[in-house]
Amino acid sequence: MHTVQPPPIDNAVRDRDETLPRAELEALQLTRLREVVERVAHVPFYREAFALRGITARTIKSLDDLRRLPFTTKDDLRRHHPLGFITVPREQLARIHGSSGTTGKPTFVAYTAKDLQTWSDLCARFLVAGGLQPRHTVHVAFGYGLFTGGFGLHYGIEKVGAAVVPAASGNTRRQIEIIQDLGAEVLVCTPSYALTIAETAREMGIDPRRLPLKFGHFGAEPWTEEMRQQIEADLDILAFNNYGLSEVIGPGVSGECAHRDGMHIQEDHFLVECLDPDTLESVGDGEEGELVFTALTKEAMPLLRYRTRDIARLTREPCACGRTTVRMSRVTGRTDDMLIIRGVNVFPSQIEEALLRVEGTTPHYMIEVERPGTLDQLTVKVEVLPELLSDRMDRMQRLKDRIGKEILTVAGIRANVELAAPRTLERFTGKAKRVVDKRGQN
Ligand code: DLL
Repeated sequence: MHTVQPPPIDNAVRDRDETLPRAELEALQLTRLREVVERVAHVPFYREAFALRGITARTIKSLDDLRRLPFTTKDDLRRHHPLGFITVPREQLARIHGSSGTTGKPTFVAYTAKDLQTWSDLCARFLVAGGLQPRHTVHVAFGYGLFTGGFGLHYGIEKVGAAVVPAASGNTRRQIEIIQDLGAEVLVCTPSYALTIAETAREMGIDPRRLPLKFGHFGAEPWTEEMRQQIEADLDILAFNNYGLSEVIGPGVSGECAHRDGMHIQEDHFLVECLDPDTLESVGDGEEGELVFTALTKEAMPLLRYRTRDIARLTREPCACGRTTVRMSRVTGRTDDMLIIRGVNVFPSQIEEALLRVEGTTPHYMIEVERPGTLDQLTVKVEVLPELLSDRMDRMQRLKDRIGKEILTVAGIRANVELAAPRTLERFTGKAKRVVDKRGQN
């Protein structure tokens, strides 16, 4: 059994604006919404949309007027490639990042020097909310590059005053040695990479639970509660979730506090909506919908009503930490990674949840969808613990049946299950890519 301590409930808050009374927060948001509408009014995309709808900063009377503003999508960014959404002259830019997306060229996002300050503050806030203190050493195993994860977290950690080890991605064995040598108490990476670190440590003959790590801030890809438990058990740490996307700022949009009951959205900087992706009407609190963000304080490239395609729920129930901000659930899927298999909507997170319910499976898996004839066929390959790979066909078959049954219960779909030996499926240093959709290729 693992012995993870209960969360350190110290309710640390970095900034008074995280705990503003609702009315004050909304007044601040309204002022900032007017400012950002003014700021983007000369960006060609918004200029046209504003002209059609009769929008000027002065017509924004209340936060409800947000609904009159146009949406912005990834396709809009692509159409105005590379930097058609910037509001400042090129010479005022201080940094440019990019988001790889699933296809084609990266879409670029730009920052002024002040944006970089704002961004570090936002990352510092969620790190502090989740236990980071100046005395800590933090191992960052995110890629440093166009991806916002490495640099975003890096400057946030520095802002807190902790020591950052910019290990970046790759060479897991070396990373483990560095964690050991420098005694890092905090790990920052994707949740899947946290598991790879644990697994590689075991291969090196090191008990991952004996690494100096005490807690970790993980994000950049979807993960489940079951996966959190696994990471916590494997590394004997507390695992915190944080969320963000390049188009909105990068990491720092939201993160968990010590109570770990949803991620606090940094609402003094971002307006959030949760919408039915088809009707684009608001869904109620507690209901799943697509998250849509408006950046209120960015200078270089603030986007209005950016459609994230991330599905989550919002709650305005008060949190014991004292922050007054709305919280979002885990991202349960994306409107565009949703697989439709024989008419059933399936999110990869459902498959993961099912797999992790079965004793003996590991969170290393691949989902393949094919259409050999006219019917879709789903295959789930999962690595199992070595002791479960046996010569006894009947035992292997029983395990496969159990996994298949769980997938049917959770996702409502029948799958072919293939058991794989440990370390045979691909590992990822950045975001895990677990779905191979081969339909439409023949
Ligand atoms: O992944 C920013 C980030 C870096 C967040 C490091 C957290 C930590 P992008 O590369 O633009 O930016 O990818 C954004 O990743 O729309 C979500 O689908 C997914 N995502 C990010 N964080 C989470 C999370 C960064 N905690 C896309 N849970 C988003 C689930 C996440 N999905």
